Amino acid sequence: MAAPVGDIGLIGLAVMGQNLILNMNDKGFTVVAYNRTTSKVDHFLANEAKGTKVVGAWSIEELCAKLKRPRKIILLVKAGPAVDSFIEQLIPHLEPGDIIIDGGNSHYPDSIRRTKELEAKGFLFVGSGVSGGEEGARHGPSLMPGGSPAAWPAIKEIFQKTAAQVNGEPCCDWVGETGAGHYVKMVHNGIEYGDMQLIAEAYDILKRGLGLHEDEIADIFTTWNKGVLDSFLIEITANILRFKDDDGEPLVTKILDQAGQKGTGKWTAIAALDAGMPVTLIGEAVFARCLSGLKEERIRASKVIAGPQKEAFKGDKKQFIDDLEQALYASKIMSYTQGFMLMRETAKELNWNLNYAGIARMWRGGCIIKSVFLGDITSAYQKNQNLESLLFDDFFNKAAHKAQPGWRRIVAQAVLWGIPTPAFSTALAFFDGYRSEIVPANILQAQRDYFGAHTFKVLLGKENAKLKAGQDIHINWTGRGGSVSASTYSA
Ligand code: 2AM
Repeated sequence: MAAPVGDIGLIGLAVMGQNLILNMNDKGFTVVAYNRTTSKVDHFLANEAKGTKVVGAWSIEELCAKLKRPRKIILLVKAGPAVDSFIEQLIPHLEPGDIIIDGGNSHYPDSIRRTKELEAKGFLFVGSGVSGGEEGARHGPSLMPGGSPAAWPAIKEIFQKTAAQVNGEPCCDWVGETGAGHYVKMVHNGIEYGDMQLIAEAYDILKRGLGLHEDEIADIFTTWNKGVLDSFLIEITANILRFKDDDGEPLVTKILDQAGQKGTGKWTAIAALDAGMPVTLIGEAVFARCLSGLKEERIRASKVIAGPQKEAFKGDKKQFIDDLEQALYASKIMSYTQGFMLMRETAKELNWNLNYAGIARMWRGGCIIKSVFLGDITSAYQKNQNLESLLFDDFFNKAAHKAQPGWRRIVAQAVLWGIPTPAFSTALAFFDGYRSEIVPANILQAQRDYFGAHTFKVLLGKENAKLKAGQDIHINWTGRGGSVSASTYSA
């Protein structure tokens, strides 16, 4: 057989796979293409890949034979059993050190498992988040590879050249060990839910609160897109608001207010609950979609539950719109603060060395949440890799402080109007909780001890003969009962 020619192989010729192949081909790499239904290989070579260097393979064996060593094979197939099935089929044709890359939408526990299983057999595994949809895959996605660190030097050039570039820097870097790539992609999607919800709430406030028309709101978003909120989602929302149906009405006003979801936001919220991290904004964004789903019930409720009397806005509109920009910005800072807190906690639990500056850089281009803002997050983590949270960074600390008055006015006004702002509100509640030395968890602990003898610890500086430092204390609150376990100090 002729010498292997392929720099990398790709299995799965759906649109994402085809586009990624064409992208890698454009960047000068020879890609070997394979698909379970091999007629798609013929079709691809005869059409989209016509005139390129792309090489076809009609069996797994042929695919492996055509690849240079160490082999690098990307799977872009349906997440779940299809990935495991291809890994199994590939193994007999691989040699130690070969690399299997899963670029699909896998859940990170699967990537953790696959890394371990493949490494035990002498192979390397990479689970890579791929973001940016079909367009990103074709012209430059955000790529988030994690897994076996030894694989990175072998795939780095291909990945970084294929990824989107911002200011000459690739939106791709090594994320971390085992399932870190897919984990970070999951958090990316959760953050995307949050960003979208914040924009939807801003629209609602401008529409129902200020009574503005879609065209006016679009202009506001276009202005915002030149400032701190400069991002893909703000930009497309302005375009969406300007888009007219045939009768001249904004099309968006005709769209059923019931949001779908594929589950990655929910995964992030579940991961946050599992990790015990207050990722409240993404949680609210997921729940807001759930509430939107109750359309029929909301219609019935709207007939019998009245809100506050609608009053026309009497204040300074320009000031209000500036406040709203600050509220959106500050809420976004809270959401990313929470997302990075979650990644930090998970990294601690799973022994990952996460590259936080790199993660923000990977998200700066190529993907749905791309924004100028992510450049500031990159800088924050470049200055201090071990940043406890973004709010300890000088830039974000100042930005949140500056935004605070306007942000509070917006949330307060929305509450008075009866316009729901779950994301804005939870962001502010998080901010106020996070900056509180004392939170009312003393009451919770007292209640828990009262009804369940769950014990509490004494506040530093409030110790006395009864309340001893560091001890698990139980108080007989009622003078009745009060038996406690031997391990507990009973005051
Ligand atoms: P197909 O063209 O043979 O259906 C997106 O669906 C990609 O995933 C396609 O390349 C598809 O292959 C592949 N795919 C989906 N389910 C699969 C399975 N169970 N086994 C192998 N490939 C699968």
